[in-house]
Amino acid sequence: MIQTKVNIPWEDRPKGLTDVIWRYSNNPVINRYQIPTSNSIFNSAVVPFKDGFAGVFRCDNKAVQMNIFAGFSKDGLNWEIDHDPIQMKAGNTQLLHSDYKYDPRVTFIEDRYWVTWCNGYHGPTIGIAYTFDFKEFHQCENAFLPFNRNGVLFPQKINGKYAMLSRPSDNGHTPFGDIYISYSPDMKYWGEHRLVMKVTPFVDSAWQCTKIGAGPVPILTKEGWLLFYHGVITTCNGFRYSMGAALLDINEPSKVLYRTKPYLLAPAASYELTGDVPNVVFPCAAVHDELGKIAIYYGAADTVTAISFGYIDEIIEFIKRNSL
Ligand code: BMA
Repeated sequence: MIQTKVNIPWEDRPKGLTDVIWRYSNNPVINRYQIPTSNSIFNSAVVPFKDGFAGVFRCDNKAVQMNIFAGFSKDGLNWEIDHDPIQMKAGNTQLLHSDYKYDPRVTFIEDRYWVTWCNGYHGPTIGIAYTFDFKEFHQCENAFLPFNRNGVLFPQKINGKYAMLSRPSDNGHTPFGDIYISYSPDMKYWGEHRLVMKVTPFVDSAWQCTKIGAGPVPILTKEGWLLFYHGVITTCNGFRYSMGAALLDINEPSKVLYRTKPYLLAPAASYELTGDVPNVVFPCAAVHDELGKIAIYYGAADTVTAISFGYIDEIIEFIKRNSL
C-alpha cells in the first residue's frame, strides 16, 4: 500500500456493528444547497492536497446543468466549493467543447493531478484534464469515442503506460455495462482495450447484474489493486446502485483475482433512499492513511455527498472470503 501521511476523516466502527464498511454518523458531509446555484452536489472526488484536501465536485445547478467545480478542505469534511465551475484551458489539444461534465475522479500521477469525468461530446464519453493547483485546469483529448462513462485512471503507470478503466455505454440511462481497461503512452492516444469484468448472473449476485462501473481510483496493496465499484440491479422501481469491491492483478489488472458476491454498501440510510434519484450509492473517491484506514466518498441519491469508513486489511479479507 502506498504510504501517505494524511489525517483522513475518521470515525470508529459503531459498537455492535459487524459490517466491514460503516457510514459517518454526520452524513451527508456536503448538502445539496452548499453553493448558491446548486440543486445537488454528489458523485465527487477528493484527494490529499498540501496540508489538507482538494476536490472536484459534481454540482448540478438549478437549471439542472451538470458541471464540475473545484473545492478545498482542511479536514476532508468541511468544504469550500468554488461558486463557479472549472473553466478549462487547452491541454494536449485545442480546447474541446463540453455539453456537460459530471462524475469526476481525481488522481495524482508523477507531477500533477489528473481529472477524468463523463464529458458531453455528442453524447457521454471520458474527458481528461490535468491541474497542478486546482485553480488552473487543462483539458486534454477525450479518451474514447462516445458512448462511455466511469473513466477511472490508475494512480501510476503500469508496464510503462497510463491505464484507465471505463464502461462503454449508450446515450441514455444504459441498461447494460461491463468494465474495460485501456492503455496510453501519453494520455492522448488510448488502445489495448481489454475486458476486466462483466455483470454477474442474476442468480449469483443480483445487485450487480444490470451494469457495473469503476468507482474511486484503484489503491495499490500487496494483494493487488483494490477497486471499489458500483453495481446496479433493475428493480420494478428502477435502478438500485450499490458498492462492491474487487482485487485486480498488480501487473495485469485485466485479471480479476477476487470480487465481492455480497455488496459492501447498499442504499439503506434515509439520504441514500430519498433524493432526486432514490436508491443510489455511487462511490467516486477514497482517501487512506498509513495505518490502512480508509474513507470512501460517495454520492447519495444523486443529491448529496456522504462518507463511509473501513480498514483496508479487513476489506481485502472480506473480498477474498466472499468472492464470486
Ligand atoms: C448514472 C450517472 C450517475 C448517476 C446514476 C444514478 O447513469 O448519471 O451520475 O448517479 O446514473 O442516477
